[in-house]
Formats: sequence, structure tokens, C-alpha cells
Amino acid sequence: MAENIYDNGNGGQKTVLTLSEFIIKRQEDFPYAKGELSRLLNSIGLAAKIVNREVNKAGLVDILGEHGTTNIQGETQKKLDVFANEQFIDAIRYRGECCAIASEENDDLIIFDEALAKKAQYVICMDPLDGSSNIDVNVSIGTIFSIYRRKSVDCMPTIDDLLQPGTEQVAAGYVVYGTSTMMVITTGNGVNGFTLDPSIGEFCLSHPNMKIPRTGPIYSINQGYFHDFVDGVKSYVNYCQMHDKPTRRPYALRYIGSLVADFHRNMIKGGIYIYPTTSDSPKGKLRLLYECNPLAFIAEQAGGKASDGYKRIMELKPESLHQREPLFIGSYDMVAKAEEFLQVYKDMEAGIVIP
Ligand code: P6P
Repeated sequence: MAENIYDNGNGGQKTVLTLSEFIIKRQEDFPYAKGELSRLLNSIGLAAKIVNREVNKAGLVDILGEHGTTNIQGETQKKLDVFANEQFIDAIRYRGECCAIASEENDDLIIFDEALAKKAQYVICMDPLDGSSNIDVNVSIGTIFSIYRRKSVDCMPTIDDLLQPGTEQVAAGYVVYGTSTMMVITTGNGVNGFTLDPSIGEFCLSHPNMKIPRTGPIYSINQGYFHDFVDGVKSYVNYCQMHDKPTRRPYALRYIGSLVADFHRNMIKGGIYIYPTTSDSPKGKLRLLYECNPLAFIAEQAGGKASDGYKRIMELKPESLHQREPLFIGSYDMVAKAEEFLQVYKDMEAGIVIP
């Protein structure tokens, strides 16, 4: 395969661009920062490499199985969940650029010690290891994170620093621990994917300027809950399954049960991922702060769309750290079509008759 040749801007040419080099090269994306955001993204990359090492050994060492605790969601925490959470928190803490973290694995806000917390300018929302129920069966899992500038000044951070709408994100990304390990990030100026080269221990630019196709051949939803879906979702799922060559239907149903893996595949091939409301999850299952918003930022930066079925996800004002929302995310035209179906039923319920 031809080597990827990148112009490093100095007339020379390199065969690889590492995550660290890329972040420094793109420093102009965040003029207000003097390297802090770069250091923060690099610390996340470091933690991802450490987690990747353990994920790849899972099964060989005693890191599978349950940790014997549950998180605020009432979900049993896996050993790797807790390990990953600790790695990301430690890596972020010691770089000194973040004052507080909202993590899926911690009931309450994590606020770093006073000296650090007062000067650091960023806060992070993260799901350190999403899809952990797949760990023991060797299915791809992922990390998801969002970075915001804090709102509080000259004081300890508060929960309001984290309860910001997704439109305030300065950076977001995910790591997918799959057949290869990839880190996909945006700083508000497009989306770029980096593949871990284990031989040099570096994330290297492999997917520059990622764009999600406007439409695609895949829909991702847990079909097992079909009878629980609201009518608008049922009608959209039926639409996906109908034969119609011009729109490449029926779409293929692909559902790994690991959000990052399903989302990443749809980013590459085009598709829609839906986690709607169900009787067990009346507000949806996915968390707004550290699952919906970061992936929505990436989807939109790649030309896609993300909503709760009616409204742009990133405009929702969070009320609590672990707030759940329905999520429709992926190819722009597919999410727009799903919203059309939901709107028809919403209008019918409101007695609005379409002429
Ligand atoms: P269900 C994993 O627990 C997760 O949060 C996502 O990664 C995944 O897409 C979803 O839940 C799977 O949920 O109810 O279909 O098993």
C-alpha cells in the first residue's frame, strides 16, 4: 500500500503524522489556548494507549469479569471499566489542564485539588469504557469524551461547569478498541482519525478530514425492543425494511450493542444509529453529557446530524450529570428522514391534520 505522504509545511515530507504532531500543527484551531488543549488531548491519547494494552490482554490476565460494584446507573462495573476510569482520571489530572471530570463511572463530579482546580481552564465529560458488557465476549468497545472551557472563574469548579449544552464543546472524541485501535477527534474544525501503531506506540493520522456519507445502507437499533418503540420509530424502522431500489432499501440491520463500534462503522460506511425511548428507558438509555454530545459534535463536524428525534441534541440544556436522552445519529439525510416520521405522529397526536 502506498505510504501516506503528508506535507509537514516545511517543504519536507513525512510518511506519518502522529497525534501529538497533528495537535501541535493544528494549534491555530484554538487561538485562545496556549497549548493547554493540546496537552489535554495528548493526555487522553496516553491513557487510551494504556487502556488499549489491557483491553488487548483481557482474557489473559485477571481483568475480565465484574468488579463487584455498581455505578449510578445501577450497572455492574467490570474490572476493566474501573481500570479505564482510573487511567483517564490520572492521566488528565497530572497534565494540570482540567479542573473537573464528569464520568459515567462516578456518581458525583470529580473535582481536582484546589491548587490545580483554580488555575485549570477545562472540564471533561467522559465514558471511559462504553459497551463494557461486550468485554468478556471479545467485542469492540470504546471510550467517549467531551472537553469544555470552564465557566467558573477564580473559584473551585461547580457542576454548572459541566452542565453546558453540547454547542459549547471545544473538543470531543472517541477511541474504538477494535481490530485496530483508533482515536477520532474534532476541535471544531473537521474530524480526523488516528490509528494506533503498536510498533511505535503512537496514534498516527490514518483518516484525515473524515466525512460521513449523506446517506448509507445501514440502520442500527435494538430490533428486540420493537414493540416498545413509539409509533414514529416503528414506522421509520418499517421504512428501513421496505424494498425500494432507488433509496437502496431495505437497509442492512447492523447492531453490535457497543455504541462507539456502531457509530464508527456508520461514520465510515454511512448509516443511522438509534436508541429511542423504551418502556425500560423512558428517557432513552444513552447519557447526554458523555455519550450523545461528544458523538453529536463529531457527527456534525463530519457532515452528519444528531437529534433526540425532534431537536438538535447539542442544543439541549443538561439538568444533571447522568441525564439520559433518546439518540438519532449518523448520516444527515437518514436522521432527517427519521425525524420526519416522528414529526408526523407528533402532529397527529396534537390534532394537526396534514392537508
Ligand atoms: P441495549 C452499552 O451499554 C450501551 O450504552 C451502548 O454502547 C450500546 O449501543 C447500548 O448500550 C446497547 O443497549 O439495550 O441494546 O443492550
